[in-house]
Amino acid sequence: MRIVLCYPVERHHVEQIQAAAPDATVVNAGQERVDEMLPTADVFVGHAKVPVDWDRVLAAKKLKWIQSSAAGLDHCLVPGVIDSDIVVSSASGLFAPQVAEQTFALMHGLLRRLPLFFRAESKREFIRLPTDDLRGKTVGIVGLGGNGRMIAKVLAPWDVRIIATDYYPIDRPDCVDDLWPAEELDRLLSESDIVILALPLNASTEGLLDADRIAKMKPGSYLINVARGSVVVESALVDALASGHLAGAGLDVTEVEPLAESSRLWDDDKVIITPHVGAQSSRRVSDTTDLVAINLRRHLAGKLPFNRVDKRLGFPHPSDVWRGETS
Ligand code: OXD
Repeated sequence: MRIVLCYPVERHHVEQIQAAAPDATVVNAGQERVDEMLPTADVFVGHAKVPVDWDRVLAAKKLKWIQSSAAGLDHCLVPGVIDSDIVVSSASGLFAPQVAEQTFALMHGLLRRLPLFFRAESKREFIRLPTDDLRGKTVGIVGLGGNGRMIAKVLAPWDVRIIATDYYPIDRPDCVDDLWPAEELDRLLSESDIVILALPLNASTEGLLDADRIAKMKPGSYLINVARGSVVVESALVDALASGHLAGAGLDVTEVEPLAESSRLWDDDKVIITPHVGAQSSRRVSDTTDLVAINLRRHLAGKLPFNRVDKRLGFPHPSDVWRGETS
């Protein structure tokens, strides 16, 4: 069995993977060699950030399993992979604590008007302006998977009403006041003071927040996107901010990354942009490798991996989500 890695592993991570599959050949391809090496892989672990010739990979008929090192799977869920027998598993939920921290940074930053204060600070200006509170707000979380649930848990002590929608509206955590099916999105948008996007990008969520949907958001509400930029029609968002319909947007992701230098979002003092760092953490590679090792042992024992995704949806069924099991 040949395992091709493409995430920023160090030697001890490679050794951990080798220990989980002692008879396998482990190749640390990195971004430089991933396209060349993928057709030779039985198992691919990582996140190719460079273009990959998936037709060549599929023609080689070798690849059996992709373990993504990212929560989002848009990097590998190309039509050929979706239609194939290749099993795909994700890092869903693994980075939920840091995504929740990022969500809070963006949300509090907007409510406490940090973009304006930072701009004033850079000019050595001491200007007092009114700020807004989180307490008492209705927060709508779109997508109550691993990230959405962690965001709800962290929000709970703040005296807020938490509502959420999900494709699988089951297992409502106590801290979530209402959990509705994904089709109830418009209701969530119309009731929320802050809308947090924590859902995957797939064929049915691309462009989900278009001009019509944004118009359904409460006037003066905020949008936080820690999911994928293409879930939002960015030109419609720019217009809604310019018209004052939205009070602010906190964006860790944008439609095109890096965000174009010409984007009006850069200049808007109601916007905070971070460069897709929501899932970053000093523990990320180690946490990922722990799951990889557990899933490799399962693979060798003929079991399906934790976090196996429904390839058409791009996320796992709740019953397949990894909840810290070690085998
Ligand atoms: C992601 C990640 O999916 O960084 O955005 O894991």
